[in-house]
Amino acid sequence: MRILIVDDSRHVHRQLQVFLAAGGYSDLAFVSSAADAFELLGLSGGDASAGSDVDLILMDIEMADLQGIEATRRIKSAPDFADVPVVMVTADTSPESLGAAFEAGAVDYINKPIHKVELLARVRSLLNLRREILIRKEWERNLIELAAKLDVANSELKKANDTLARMASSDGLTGVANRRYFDESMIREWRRATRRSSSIALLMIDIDHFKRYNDTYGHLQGDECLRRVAETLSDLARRAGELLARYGGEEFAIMLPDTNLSCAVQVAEQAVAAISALDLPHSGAPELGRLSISVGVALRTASLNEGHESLIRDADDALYLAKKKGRNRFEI
Ligand code: GH3
Ligand code: MG
Ligand code: MG
Ligand code: MG
Ligand code: MG
Repeated sequence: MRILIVDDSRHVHRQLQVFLAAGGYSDLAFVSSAADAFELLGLSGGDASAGSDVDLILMDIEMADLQGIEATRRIKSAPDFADVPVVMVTADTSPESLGAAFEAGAVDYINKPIHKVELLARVRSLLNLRREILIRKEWERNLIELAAKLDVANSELKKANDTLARMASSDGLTGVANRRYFDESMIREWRRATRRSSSIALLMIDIDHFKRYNDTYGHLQGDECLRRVAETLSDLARRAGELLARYGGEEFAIMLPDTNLSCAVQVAEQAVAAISALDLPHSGAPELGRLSISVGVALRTASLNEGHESLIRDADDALYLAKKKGRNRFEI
């Protein structure tokens, strides 16, 4: 803890040094004028960071260059020293003088001639207070830092959670919903449709002769083909509640809640046409000319008597029929 003594009397400097040393205070700085005090504190213009830290200021009121009260006002108005206690050391204890000193920001005063006991008692209690303030400020700084770190950690955690949720529900190869998400959605939608006695349509979509595609072009090209098909089909299930999922290896499913058969058929028609329009070569299936899909369409009004499995079975049967009839088509 550092004490600054501002007094234009050498005698007072010596006396304070002896008294304060007796109280165990050795980190003392002595200046003889307000100007020197400003210089030491870094308040005389120029580089403010050059100023030194002090924890307590003992200030003479009567000085040659600038009165201690005015000096106190200037020091206390500097943000760095706003909470450094200033004690006036004065022979002038008139109400006017003390009133002006307190108004300028002094916290206390000591009578001249100085009594050692009084001096040490005041210094001790003010430095204790100062120490507590410094500790509290350090705590505040740490808390603010901690809160900022927590903020960062929280948003990182949220991002990670979002990523995990997305990963858990989407297919790694194509980016569309995965089978797990499809199954959960189907159960949820079926339950909802049961309550409302509404219908759900399902399109089971299977790439034609995809084994031959892999055999002809290799698995990597096959993967790329799956991505193109998924991307193309995703345009057909854009309305709220509609869902495209990768159902299995080269099979996709489109779920259309709250719809009728003619709408579902229209989507199936568009799906077959859109894949055909990609015009992806498929020399392993010359009879088809290019890459194509077969689609099975089914629609059921949800009821408690039957589960959603009946809808999937119907769509599977329709898909089987489309395959049997020559592929590159949909069946109901
Ligand atoms: P069909 O017209 O009757 O559907 O004939 P298909 O050859 O498409 O049917 P099949 O079930 O015999 O073969 C499906 C093929 O899909 C076999 C498998 O290697 C391939 N496949 C499944 N998943 C993937 C994948 O993730 N990547 C690649 N490249 N191929 C896959
Ligand atoms: Mg003086
Ligand atoms: Mg298949
Ligand atoms: Mg198959
Ligand atoms: Mg197939």
